[in-house]
Amino acid sequence: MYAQQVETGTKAIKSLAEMGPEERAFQEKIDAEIKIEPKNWMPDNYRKTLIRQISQHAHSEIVGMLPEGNWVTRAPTLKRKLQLMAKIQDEAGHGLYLYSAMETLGADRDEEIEKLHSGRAKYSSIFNYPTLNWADMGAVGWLVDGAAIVNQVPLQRTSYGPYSRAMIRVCKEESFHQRQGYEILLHMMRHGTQAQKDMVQDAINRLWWPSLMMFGPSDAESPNSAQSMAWKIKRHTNDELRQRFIDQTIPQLELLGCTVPDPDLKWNEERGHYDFGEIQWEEFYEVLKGNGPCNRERLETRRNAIQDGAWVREAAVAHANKKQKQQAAA
Ligand code: FAQ
Repeated sequence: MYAQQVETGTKAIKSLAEMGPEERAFQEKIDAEIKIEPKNWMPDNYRKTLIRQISQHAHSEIVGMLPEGNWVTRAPTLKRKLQLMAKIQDEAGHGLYLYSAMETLGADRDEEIEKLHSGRAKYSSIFNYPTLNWADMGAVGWLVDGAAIVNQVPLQRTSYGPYSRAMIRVCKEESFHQRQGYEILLHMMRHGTQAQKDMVQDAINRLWWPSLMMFGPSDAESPNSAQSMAWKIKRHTNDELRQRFIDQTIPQLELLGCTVPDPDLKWNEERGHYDFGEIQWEEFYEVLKGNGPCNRERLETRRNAIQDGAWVREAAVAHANKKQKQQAAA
């Protein structure tokens, strides 16, 4: 029955009748909202899908530190610098938390990170865009963390226990990030010079469409959605979440006194939602192929960071080994 409930995506999924007894029992557990834990039986593809999604999510958090890291040295005040550094550290924490959740599925962290560095793993398209002015720090917090929250709040109810529990903490921190981002923009719009107000509008103009792309391809073009919805890894489709984000963001945009670069955006009374213009999907797929404005720079920065930090990891291992020997001898 669950198969009929999911009409999205480009790949067909199995019906209960087509499943073997183990898989059927697994699906019934999911349908009864019982969480799947690391030691429980799970279909290979459920495990693979989760490793794919959680590793991509972890990589996004880690690469996502770079566009904001770009502004730490140029934050306008000490207070803003401290806030920005705290936010970036939170994102690092989310990445590490998510890699740990991924490891509970038997994946190897070093191997997954190597896939990222060799360009074989994906991470969120949004982090391949540059951050060109201080208002981008507000717009990233407001729009990028805002989109991340809309996507991640339902993931608190995802079917895999460790992922769902990780999301509870991550969402609390992301909500705070979204507010601090919005406050930067509100401050610039209310107290800034005309040049600063123009920066806000410029940041929104550049980041609006890439933020909408964060939710992934449209439902009709999404290969993974049907199965992920049936397994309750995803609780809503890409298009549902994109619409939810737009509906809740436009009133905030109006309060700022700004606009989005979409002449087709308008409230649709009948649907009870905003209508919006066509997303440039060619641009999205080019970014996924590695051809966005900053893809190469981002991966190079991550590769350098791993190389430059090698001595710290080696020293930590040497220290741990020495301590272990001392404890064994005592
Ligand atoms: N960018 O069939 P679907 C953050 C890929 S965290 C790149 O629809 P799915 C915090 C997709 O992986 C942001 N690739 O796939 C922060 C799939 O690839 P594959 C990250 C994308 O998985 C804020 C293919 O396209 N959040 O921002 C994108 O069912 C500020 C087909 O797509 C998460 O990862 C994209 N935008 O749905 C940090 C949340 N969209 O492997 C720092 C968890 C799709 O089949 C600063 N993830 N693709 O070749 C999810 O909810 C899902 O994975 C989706 C994609 C919704 C992203």
